[in-house]
Amino acid sequence: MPRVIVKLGGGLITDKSQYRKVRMDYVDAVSAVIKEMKDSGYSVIIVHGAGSFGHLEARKWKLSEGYDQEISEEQSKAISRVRSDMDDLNEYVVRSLMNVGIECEVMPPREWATGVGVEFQGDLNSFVRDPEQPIPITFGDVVDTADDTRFGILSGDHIMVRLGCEVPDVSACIFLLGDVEGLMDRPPSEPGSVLLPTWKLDEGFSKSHNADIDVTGGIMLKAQCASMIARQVEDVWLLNGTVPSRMLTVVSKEDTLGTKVLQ
Ligand code: IP8
Repeated sequence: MPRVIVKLGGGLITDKSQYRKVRMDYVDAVSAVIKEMKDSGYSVIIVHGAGSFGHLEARKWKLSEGYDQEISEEQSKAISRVRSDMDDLNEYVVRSLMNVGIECEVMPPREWATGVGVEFQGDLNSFVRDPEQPIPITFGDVVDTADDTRFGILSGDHIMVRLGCEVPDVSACIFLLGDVEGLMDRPPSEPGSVLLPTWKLDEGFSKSHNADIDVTGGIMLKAQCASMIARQVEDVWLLNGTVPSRMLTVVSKEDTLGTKVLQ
């Protein structure tokens, strides 16, 4: 059966401006659609981002830059805090899925991955499940690294790339965004920005997208990661996660409002 990989963006499931603020109504709406996909026989893998449960604290203590002797004590406390915040956010998502009757198996990257970026090390075999088995769920996390940096931030977007390219039978990879229809030609906050219905890496980005950046890279990272997956997977989409029913249209191979990322 086909497999669908869904990333619940941190900007969808949290309010990025407020520390640890989950947007439960959006999480629940996505859970209901995932249940429909599962009932139609799809195997699903879920990845989620950090939003205000990870990025604020990670930025404050420069966790994505690795070990810094000058602030090592603060960094070590921040690592524990970010990890436990990510566990809390994950619990909200898992509970929401449980409420619609979906069982999950949580796989925190700190337990199975080392290194950051698309080249991280880690065994992806346990993500390969049949539709009737619990859904594997993972997320962006602070992971150990094998060099002098000692630790770093592994983004859920990079996990998406490896899952999308290495797990068998993936028919669609979907990145759910918060409050935006897909990839826009300029940041959505700029008046007159328009949705790009398709996008390829060689079309590049408007420079002003740089402004909307978080510790792992924001929308540009997402689009670049989506483009890597599009080399292997036919349907790779950036969708507005506040209208999750569009996922059903995508998995049934029809066009919808959003950005289809092309090879
Ligand atoms: O939101 C970042 O994951 P992302 C993870 O998927 C942390 O890029 C802990 C900031």
